[in-house]
Amino acid sequence: MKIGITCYPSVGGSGVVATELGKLLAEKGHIVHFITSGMPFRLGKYYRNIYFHEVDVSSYAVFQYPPYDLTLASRMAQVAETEKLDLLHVHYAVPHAISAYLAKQMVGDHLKVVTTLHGTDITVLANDHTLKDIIRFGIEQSDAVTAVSNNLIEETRKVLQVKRPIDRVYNFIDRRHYYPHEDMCDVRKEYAPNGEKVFIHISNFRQVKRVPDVVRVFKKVRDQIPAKLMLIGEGPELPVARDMAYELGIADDLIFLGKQDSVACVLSMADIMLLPSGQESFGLVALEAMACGKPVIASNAGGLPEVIEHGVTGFTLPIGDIDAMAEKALELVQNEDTYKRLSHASMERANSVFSHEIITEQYEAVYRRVLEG
Ligand code: GMT
Repeated sequence: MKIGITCYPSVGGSGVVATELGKLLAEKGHIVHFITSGMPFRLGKYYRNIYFHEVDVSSYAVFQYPPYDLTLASRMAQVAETEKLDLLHVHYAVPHAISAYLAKQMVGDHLKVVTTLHGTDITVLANDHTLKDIIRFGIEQSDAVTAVSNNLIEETRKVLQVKRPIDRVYNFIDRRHYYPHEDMCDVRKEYAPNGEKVFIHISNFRQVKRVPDVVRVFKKVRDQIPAKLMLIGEGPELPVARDMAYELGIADDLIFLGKQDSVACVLSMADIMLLPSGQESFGLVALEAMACGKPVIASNAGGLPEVIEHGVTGFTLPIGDIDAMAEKALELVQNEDTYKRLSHASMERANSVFSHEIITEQYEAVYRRVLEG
């Protein structure tokens, strides 16, 4: 198949999923054309069967708002025609599903559109009355719509009252990259020289991630046992975490590593992931942690309970229940047998339910269905 993929190219779960999927499809012999505003951050080098088309927006002086959505539609149509694309697979509804709809109108009905909903395109933007109707339109006009969890399908139905079928296709990890990297044990000693337990949080540090809860849970644990907290990523709540750490007297135990490309290596240095988000349609970082054998202590928001099996691969607890999260974290690090059981079960689950082979096939099945009409 000849597939056009559009996503946000910057750091973020939806871009990661789109890029990794594109690479896997290319490996299987499909021809993949990325049509994006910049090079997706996980692409960057040569891959066979992958092409990149940059969307370059005109900055004509008359435009108060440069027309990215229209330029994208135009580029999609152009690439679809010159490269004879079978379909456009767009990740994140706004504006991608609408731009793809326009491209299809320009090119003809033979060009199919598959839209994947990732989370905030529904849980935040579809609740915004200035965008709600156009998001519903984009979803209804797509030839197929997928969502990354059952919870996101329910949310989409609730917020937009759409009745059309939506396929659930979970996010995935590529186990060739996500596994415990044993060679990181020595590096870990640089951060935790006295055998401290290492907690990790990875996010874009937006409010929805409830970063203050991460610090509070860690403080409760740190009061009981020697421990370190690694914080990976950047965003508006990062300074909040820093300030809190000083106020709580634990600043020396926080390690700020910023944005990291080799997530599996960083995860391999930790014991437990903390992800107490207020909303999370899937929680890709939780899955990445599980694949590296790290149990996750998370909130029970959105799709997280579909990823983390409570009591089996980690714990999903009520949003904001810091005491319960700290209690489970302590229980885990203080009981080696329980920790090993959960660590093993995490890897098993990540590599079965969420394996890249299974999920790639599910997307291919969606593509075949729309192309066969
Ligand atoms: O986590 C974010 O805020 C980024 C956002 C994105 O668009 O990349 O993540 C969403 O999509 C990810 C990939 O499907 C999911 O794993 C995240 O749970 C989802 N974020 C939210 O629902 C808040």
